[in-house]
Amino acid sequence: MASTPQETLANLLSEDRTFPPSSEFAGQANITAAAYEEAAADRLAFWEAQARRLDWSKDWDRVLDWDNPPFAKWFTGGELNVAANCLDRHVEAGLGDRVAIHFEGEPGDSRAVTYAELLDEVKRAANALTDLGVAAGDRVVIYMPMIPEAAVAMLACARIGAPHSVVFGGFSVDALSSRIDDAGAKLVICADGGFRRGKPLALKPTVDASLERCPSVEKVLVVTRTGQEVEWTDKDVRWEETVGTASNEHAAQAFDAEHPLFILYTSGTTGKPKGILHTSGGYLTQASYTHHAVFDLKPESDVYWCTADIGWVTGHSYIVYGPLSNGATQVMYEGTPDTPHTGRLWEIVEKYKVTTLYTAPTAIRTFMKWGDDVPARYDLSSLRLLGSVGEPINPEAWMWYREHIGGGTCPVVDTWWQTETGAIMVSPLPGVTATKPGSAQRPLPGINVDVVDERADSVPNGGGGYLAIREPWPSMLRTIWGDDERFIDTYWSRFGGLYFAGDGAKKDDDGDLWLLGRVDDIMLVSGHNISTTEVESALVSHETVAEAAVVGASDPVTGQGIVAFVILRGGRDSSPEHLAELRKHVATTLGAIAKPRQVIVVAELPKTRSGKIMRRLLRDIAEDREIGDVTTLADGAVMSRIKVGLQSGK
Ligand code: 6R9
Repeated sequence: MASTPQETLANLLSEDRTFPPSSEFAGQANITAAAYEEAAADRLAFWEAQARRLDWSKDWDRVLDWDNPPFAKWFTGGELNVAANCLDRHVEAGLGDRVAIHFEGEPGDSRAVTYAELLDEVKRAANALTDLGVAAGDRVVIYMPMIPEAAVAMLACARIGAPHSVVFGGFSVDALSSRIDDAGAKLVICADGGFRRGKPLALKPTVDASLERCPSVEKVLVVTRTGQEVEWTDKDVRWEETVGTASNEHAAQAFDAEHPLFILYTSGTTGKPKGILHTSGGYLTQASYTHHAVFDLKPESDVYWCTADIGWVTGHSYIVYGPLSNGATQVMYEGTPDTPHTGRLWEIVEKYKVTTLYTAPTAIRTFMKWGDDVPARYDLSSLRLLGSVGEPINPEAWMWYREHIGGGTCPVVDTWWQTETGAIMVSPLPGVTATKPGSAQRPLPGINVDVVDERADSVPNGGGGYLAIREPWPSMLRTIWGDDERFIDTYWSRFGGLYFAGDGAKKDDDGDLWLLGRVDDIMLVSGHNISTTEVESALVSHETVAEAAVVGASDPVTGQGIVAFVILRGGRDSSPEHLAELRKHVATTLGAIAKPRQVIVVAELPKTRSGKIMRRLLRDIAEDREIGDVTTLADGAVMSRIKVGLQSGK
């Protein structure tokens, strides 16, 4: 984006529905409004109190060392073992028989893993990794389907202090090998394959092909999941033969609070992927506290379910480290939501009496498209809290989620955060906040998030600009693996000492935050910055539109013109008259400045594995360019299908 001063984001969408928590919910909630006051009175004392929710082998000397910004150290001098905090301490407290994971495989196999069993398996895996030559500080890449062994592998690495780097199962040879290579991994843990869309999807061949480019890898540890035929090399060892036969005695050693816990690669729109580095004490403190606070977790009675993949940061913080550190019982599901039928998720909610569901707007919009009658066939009355993450949630999708999944009573928490922030930063608190459909609302207690203009000045209520973080937080990234300069340039140079998140945002008249999409996607139309999110939400509020993605395409008159790609609900007509009506609908909802120049009907949209729309690829279509890098798409062929669809429609 140009560095010349531009108009800040036009404030287009207005929303006046609010939903205060019921007195029943508020009365039993883990967190009350007092948390905001406590944190405001003494931020570091507040985080220190949250760190005390964990077991430490050695106390810290300092809560925060910010002597050399932007390189933060939290709880310096403190020592803990992250895996022992997730497992041993619960078993020692007599909770070994509690189910940690209700696993549901895509083909319908299921198993319950208790805390005692999970600990046993993690100890065996820790011994096996040590026998394979992995020591504290060595990097391990994990490339697995959504099975309990993925969590075991992560926790075993944490237990021996070997930072893991999880790569989405199914990523290509290019994506996997560049991540293995950048991390300099010594070991890869994978499975033969996983079940996806009713079929076994092989993973091992991708690892084999990647290793030709990755000399650092000494061994590959292979879990049997599908039992399909796979090639075997002299680097390969079977999980069942090594972990399965290893001793289940293993004393967890404590590591420094700043010991690296994991590296997770973010796609980045250009250039090589960024290895986001997280460390131990601060990360676990915030992952654990936010899971307790935002999801109001009652470990003895809740059944929590986060539908994320373990390869996404959401799987790290809200399947593995947050929930397990809190002793939660959770559901883990291997497959896709429409296998074997579109009611699969609701069937699972009914089966396990899930109380807390955490999913993404992309999934919610898909459920809307499949129809209200699908969830209506299941008993969803166990649900008491719903969460959303990954993208701005369109107000209409939020309302649908609350009504059709949450029975009109569950609080909905829209949680804003990033791989880089490690844990939730902005979200309503379910027993405190009167929620607003589409708004992530308030920074959590102890978190200082702001919206600033080009000069890094805070914008007043009613204004729009860039989301920035004013003070270091415990689970912040520590650097980009091997590239401190890039860390400084990417996040800390644009607004002086503030952290630049890369998202556009506005404050409403109450000071609540509304996320408006990545700033790289924001459109500049006749001198006005217009958010992709607001135009998309306006389109989705039309009864015929299931999903929308808008991009700014260069325009000789207005600088950029808005081009909208829409998926219509089943069987709706795509006549020029109807598309004209959609353009008009946006103009009436948001104002003439936001009226799309063109509306294009498509059958699907390009998305990442975490469900984010990849607008830059649509911009390539809108500007009639060759399509750019598609390696992080969930489905690599989607762009050619979209192109073919457009050509045949002409
Ligand atoms: C957790 C995660 C981070 C980017 C972030 C923003 C978008 C995530 C959001 C949201 C609006 C929310 N994002 N949650 N935007 N409202 N509740 O998604 O991490 O994959 O690193 O993506 O996702 O654009 O900057 P990550």
